Formats: sequence, C-alpha cells, structure tokens
Amino acid sequence: MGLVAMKILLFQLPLQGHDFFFSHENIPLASAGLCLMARESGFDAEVMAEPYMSYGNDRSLLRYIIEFNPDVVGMSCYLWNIERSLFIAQEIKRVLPSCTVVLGGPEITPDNRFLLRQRDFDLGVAGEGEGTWRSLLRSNFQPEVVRKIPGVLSYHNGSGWDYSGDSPSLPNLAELPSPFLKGALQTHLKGVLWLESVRGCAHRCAYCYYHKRFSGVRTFPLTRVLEEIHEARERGLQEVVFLDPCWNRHPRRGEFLSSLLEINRNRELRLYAECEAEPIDLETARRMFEAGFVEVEVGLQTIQEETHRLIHRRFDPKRFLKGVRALQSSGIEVMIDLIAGLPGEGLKEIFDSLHWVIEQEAYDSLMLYPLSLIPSTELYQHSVPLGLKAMPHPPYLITRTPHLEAGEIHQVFIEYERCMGEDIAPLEMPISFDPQVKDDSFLKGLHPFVRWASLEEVKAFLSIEDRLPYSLTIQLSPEVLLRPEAWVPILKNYLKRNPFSLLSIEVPPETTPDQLIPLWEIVREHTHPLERDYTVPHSPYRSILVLTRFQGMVWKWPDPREWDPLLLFDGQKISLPPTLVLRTSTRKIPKEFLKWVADRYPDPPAIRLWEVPED
Ligand code: B12
Ligand code: SF4
Repeated sequence: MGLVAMKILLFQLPLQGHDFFFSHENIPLASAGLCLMARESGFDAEVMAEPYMSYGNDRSLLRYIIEFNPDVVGMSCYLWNIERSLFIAQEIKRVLPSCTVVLGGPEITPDNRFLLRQRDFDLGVAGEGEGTWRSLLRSNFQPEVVRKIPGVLSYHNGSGWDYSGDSPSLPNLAELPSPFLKGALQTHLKGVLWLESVRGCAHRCAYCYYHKRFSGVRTFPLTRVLEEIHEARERGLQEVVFLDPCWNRHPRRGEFLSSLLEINRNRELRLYAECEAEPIDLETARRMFEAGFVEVEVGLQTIQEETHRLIHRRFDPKRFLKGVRALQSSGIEVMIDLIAGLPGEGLKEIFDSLHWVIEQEAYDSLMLYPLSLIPSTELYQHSVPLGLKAMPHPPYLITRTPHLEAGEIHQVFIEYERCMGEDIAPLEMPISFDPQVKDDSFLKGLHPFVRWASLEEVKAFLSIEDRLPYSLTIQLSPEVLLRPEAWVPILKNYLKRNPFSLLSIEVPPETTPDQLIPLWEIVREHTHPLERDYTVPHSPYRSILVLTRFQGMVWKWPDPREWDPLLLFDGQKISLPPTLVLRTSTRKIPKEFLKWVADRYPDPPAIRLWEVPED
C-alpha cells in the first residue's frame, strides 16, 4: 500500500467591506502558485474554494477547514488580513492541534514587531515564497529540518521567534508555474487577470515593500506573459491588471508594447498598470492607448523636494506634467496617488501638494492615503531617528511626525473633501440595501440577509451561523427589537465566535434612540480592524451599522460614540461630527426627514448624503 499524501490547504483572506467589493478582487495568486508546486511534489493540495475564502464568516471558513482536515495550512498575509488570519490560525490549532500552520506574504518579516508578539502559527516564510516553500515541501514539514531552511521564522520555547536568515538564492521566475495558464485561478478571476510581468522594483522608496526583501528587478519570460495575455483574450476576460511597480520600466518595454499591439489590436482587453509619468512621451502614450491601456496609476506622493530626497524619489514637475498630459491626451486616464504623513512635511506642505495637483488638473482621479509604516521598509526601520510614530498594529497608520499630529493628518482628508467636493471615505452599502445589486449568486448559498421577525427565528440563528457570509444584514421586527433579553445574548455570542464580522442591523423607521441602547452596548464591545482609520471625515465606527429603510430612503443611524472624540492608541483625540448618512433617490433631504431627526435627537447629528463607493 502506498503512503497517503499529506493534505495542504492554502488561502488568502479578503479585504473586508460591507459591500464585498474587495472580496470580488481577492485573487489568491500566491496560494494558487504554491498549490501547483505542492501538487507537482506529490502533495494533496487545494486552494480554499469560493465562496468560503472570500465571502465566508469565520465559522464557515473553519467548518470548511475542519472538513478538509489538512496536515498543513498556508495563508497569505497582508496588512488587511493578518489579524483575521491569526485568529483562524488560533482556532485551527485548537481543533486540529497537529496541523502545521505556515504564514507567508508581506506581513511576514523578521522585523515585524506586531507579528513577533503572536504565538498562534508554526512557521513564517519571509520574502518571496517559492524557494522556501519548495524546501519546506522537500522536508515534509519536519520541525527539526524546517527551522534551518533559509527564509523561515520558527518559534523556540525560551528564546521566542528565530529567523533562519534570507535565502542566498532567489527562485528562477522562468521555472515557476503560471497559475492562470495551469487553470488554478479559474473560479477566482471574475473577468480580470492580475498579472506579474516583473518582480521587485528598480527603486527603493523608503515607505514601500514592492522589493520583497531583494534588490533589483527580475522579469518573468516575456513569452509566458504574452501567452497569459493572449489566453485571457481567448477566454473572454475583460481586463488585465499588471502588478508591476513601474510598467514603463520593463526592461523589454518596446518589444512588450509591440506584442501587446498585436495581441490586443482591437482593444478588447482593458489594460491597467502603475507607471512613472516622467519618462512617458506622446508616442509611447499613444502606443499604450492603442495596445489597450485605459488607466494608469502614477505615484506622485508629494511635490516637496526635501521629502523626495528623504524617501529616495525624484520629481521633475515639468517632465511629470508633460508625461501626465501625454497620457491624458492619448485617451488614457491617470490616477494620481498622494501620501499624507511623509517625513519632512507639515500641514502646509501636504496642502501644497494637494492643491498643486488640483490646480494643474494633473489627474483624472486623485487618491490620498495616510502613510502606513509597513514592516521591512526603510521608514519602519528608521522610525525612531525620523521621529515617526505609527499604530503598533495593522494598518500601521502614522499618527505623529516631528511636523504633524494625528488631528492635522485628519485635517488633510477634510481638505481633500473640500477641494474635490466628494466623500473621500464613503460608507459601503451592504448588498441587501443596494438596489443596484440584483444578483447575489456569487455567495453560492451563504445567506447575506436574515430576518428576525419572531423569537423563534432569533433562536434558530445559531444553527445557521456557519452558512453565513462575513457581511450580514439582520432585520429586527418592532416586536423583536423590544425584547433585547432574547436577542442580545445571541448576537453577542455570534460576534464572539465570528469576531471578523461586519453587521448591518436593520431597525424599523418608528424606532427611537432609547430602543437602540442595548444594540449600541454590543457595538461598543466589538472591535474590528476596519475601525482604526482615524483619517475618515465621518463615522469611524463602521463594523456594525444600524440602518433603516423607508419610502425609498436608506439611512445609517449615528453611533452614540460619535458625540465624543475618537481616542487613538497613543492618547491623541480626533473630533468628528456625529453623522447620519442618508441615501435618497433624489439626492435631496426631504423636510419630513429633518423633522424625523429633530424629533429623535435634541443635539441633532449632521446629515450626509450617502455616496456609494465607486472604487
Ligand atoms: C494586488 C495588490 C492589492 C490589491 C489586493 C490584492 C488581492 N489579491 O486581494 C488591492 C488593490 C486591494 C490592494 C490594496 C492595498 N494595498 Co496592495 N498590493 C497589491 C500588489 C500590487 C500585488 C499583490 C500580489 O498579489 N502579488 C503577487 C503575489 C504572488 O506576490 P505576494 O503577494 O508578495 O506573495 C509572495 C510572497 O509574499 C510569498 N507568499 C505569499 N503568500 C504566501 C503564503 C505562504 C504559505 C507562503 C509560504 C508564502 C507566501 O510568496 C509569494 C510568491 O513569491 C502588492 C505589491 C506586489 N507587487 O506584490 C501590493 C501590496 C500587497 N499592497 C500593499 C498595501 C499597503 C495596500 C494598501 C494598504 C494601499 C493603500 N494605501 O491603500 C491597500 C489596502 C487597502 C486597505 N484598506 O487596507 C502593500 C502591503 C504591505 C503589507 N505589509 O501588507 C504591498 C506589498 C505594496 C506596498 N505598498 O508595499 N493591494
Ligand atoms: S513606490 Fe513604486 S517606484 Fe518606489 S519602490 Fe515602490 S514600487 Fe518602486
């Protein structure tokens, strides 16, 4: 009788949102590649199936994992999913203690202080994964062997986490299997192919982790990349998104572009990439348009010379504008990124960058992000001499620099809204409330909407808890709402067992604020990483929304915490206006609604029209 192959399960948890937008884009490139390698080595390996991986709540994921009964679980960790991945790891170790939990991805670095405080996983793989993964597969995950494999973090009782050192050699990209061509991404793509044509970056900007701990750029064979694009067209996909840092810096750009012009002559595929603006001339932009590019993202980050020097970038305003105009006039939209909180900048300098881009009309869309001090980046490693303070947990948002406090960074986002006339952080609309969402078949049987019309329905809830998505609407009838003793313990228990849940609780229009007190008590006890973004100009408490729909309108009730300043981990306080967010078909606030608000709140909240994110 032959030996039974070890079972390996790989997955990547999504960036969560009430509307599942980023779940649709949760494309597990790393998991799919590593899974193919494991299969080639004779393991019984799988990538977690949809809808569980991208849409399931914590218990539905765990049910899937327990039924699969893996010997090894491998998770891809990014700053938006590391905490949930660690929670799932902890639960796996509780139920399947002999399962080896391996974490990889940009969050797994030997200097990540947040990660090194954790104990719930067995092995971490730092940097590019394939080489180390191959060695792990060869070792059959035997504990005494794996610790010596380069690139591995392993735990030693007594001395804590130990890192075996970076691997002296990097995987040969020509030898890696293509997850797309091998059919390993089929159910995850949703019409869009995410494609690496290079790895690494020619630059080393101080805030960025595109380098994955190695220097320089390595290319995937151009023939393979072109075959992938050709295949995408053949299979009827609509878009290709290049994950490369600067598409225009591809060492064989001329040939690449000519081949794209051949393959995508009639622009059937829409192409997206990140680019530098400066080197792009009119001829290149025109050829890019003809090849199918519809939008490029350009990282400007700031216009300040001194900051550019500190973060190792260069900026030539004339060449930059010329490049942007060349792209725009050729029909390619330009998305400009700015970062607030970079070293050497006070409020004035950030405003100057923002105003400059707007005045020059050097954008089609303008994105403003707070700086994150990402582990293994230069700013993370030199944060003390630079005087930079950031959250000690994901998303590591900057909260203080020698020239800025959190309140001022928050002001930058308010200024963005003032200048652009748009909500910079719109609330996502749960799918049960969104008239545009006609089809929830992507949830393949997970129920996004639960009605609690009677106490029997409340009691039956826990029996379906592992068949629900992470974003769930619970509709409370007036009778049930008035019986908190029946539903409060059930809801609390659900959140304890599914801490990475996003809930929208629907209450009837005749509800009064007092009737919501038991609900707000639960909400106060629940924390979720989504609520750490202090830069949002309204409603920072977003994991549990209390909503009402009535006569074509939908509104989010203000959370009572909004009347107090938001307290950051380091004691800084941010004042935000208590806000009711209202969606109406007319985009006007009806007079009767103002009365409805005034009747309920002696100190009424601001009312904002609900702008559904366009992403
Ligand atoms: C695509 C992408 C996204 C997509 C999401 C992708 C998805 N699939 O869901 C979107 C657009 C949502 C996104 C958003 C953001 N992103 Co992004 N994104 C990327 C990008 C370009 C590609 C990721 C990818 O799939 N690469 C291809 C795979 C094969 O490479 P990989 O992920 O690095 O995996 C390798 C290793 O890490 C390892 N590995 C990975 N998993 C595993 C598992 C095991 C078991 C093992 C052994 C090894 C292993 O092996 C793999 C192969 O070598 C990277 C940059 C880059 N080029 O990698 C940034 C990156 C991941 N993003 C980053 C950031 C910061 C963001 C934002 C926060 C930006 C912002 N300011 O808003 C937002 C998140 C928004 C939010 N609210 O939190 C950082 C992440 C840093 C971190 N510590 O997590 C990166 C690294 C870029 C950077 N700035 O340095 N992003
Ligand atoms: S910010 Fe862009 S150019 Fe700079 S290192 Fe990262 S990927 Fe490269």
